[in-house]
Formats: sequence, C-alpha cells, structure tokens
Amino acid sequence: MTESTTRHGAGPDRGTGAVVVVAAALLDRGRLLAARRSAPAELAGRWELPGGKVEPGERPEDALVRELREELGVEAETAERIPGEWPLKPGYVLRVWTARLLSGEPRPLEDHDELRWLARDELDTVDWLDQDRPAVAEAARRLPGV
Ligand code: DCM
Repeated sequence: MTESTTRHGAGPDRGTGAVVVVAAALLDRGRLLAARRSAPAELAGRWELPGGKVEPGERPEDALVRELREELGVEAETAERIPGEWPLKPGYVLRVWTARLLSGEPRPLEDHDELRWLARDELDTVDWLDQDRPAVAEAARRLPGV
C-alpha cells in the first residue's frame, strides 16, 4: 500500500462498490513471478501475485503497472485479463492480468521479503494465498511445458 492510498482511500468499483485489488501474473522467459508477503501478520509468509489497490480514478491496468514499479522496481506492461474475480476480505475483490517484464530485475522493495521465478512444474512449491490459486492455475496454462 502506498501513502496516497492511505490518504485518499482506494477506488471502489463503480458497479459493485467493492475496492478492486489488481495483481499480475508476471511472465518472463517461461516463468511466473511469485512474491512472499512480509505483512500483515495473517498473510506474512504466504505467496501471492504482486499487486495492490486501484486508486480513485485510476485505470486498473495503470494501477497494476504502478504497483509493479513501486513494489518490484520494474517496468512492465499488462497483457491479458485472466477471466474471473475473486473475493478477498469483505469489500475487496481481486482481478488478475498477465503482464510482461519490459525492463529491470524484480527486487522485493515493499510488502515482500522474497521473490521467486517459477517454471510451470514448480508452481506448487510455494504456499500461495488461497484467493490467488485459481488465477495462478490459469496463468500456468500460459507457461511452456508438460
Ligand atoms: N491481496 C491478495 N492477493 C494478491 C494481492 C493482494 O489477496 N495477489 C490482498 C492482500 C490485502 C489486499 O489484497 O488484503 C490489499 O493488498 P496490499 O496490502 O498489497 O495493497
């Protein structure tokens, strides 16, 4: 979460009123990036697709590019929306896009304490957040192998 998110509050979806959290299935060289959360305590140690809350007036895809820049220090572009929407805590929903790395090597700058590039046959080697699992499974179909 950024300071501006804290000050202004995250943007609710016009249709449902839920706050939209966007996350990236960041794909590069046949692998998917997994990020281990360092906070809050109830999520720390679990792995997720990196992302964060959409701010008021912000396009979801722009929010995702911003979050990847802030959290990982990379430039990326969104590619394809993974169909579906997954409930988080009450009032929050998760939407996921595949994304391509344009420049930089991801580093855990905020919210995470470890990053791993996983090949398709390695995706179940980390303990994904339950709510991220359907999108990870869908993203796996975009990876080479088996
Ligand atoms: N979240 C999630 N899965 C993700 C990204 C975020 O479940 N891939 C959840 C964790 C937080 C909320 O969304 O409850 C907001 O995320 P953040 O704290 O990273 O802004």
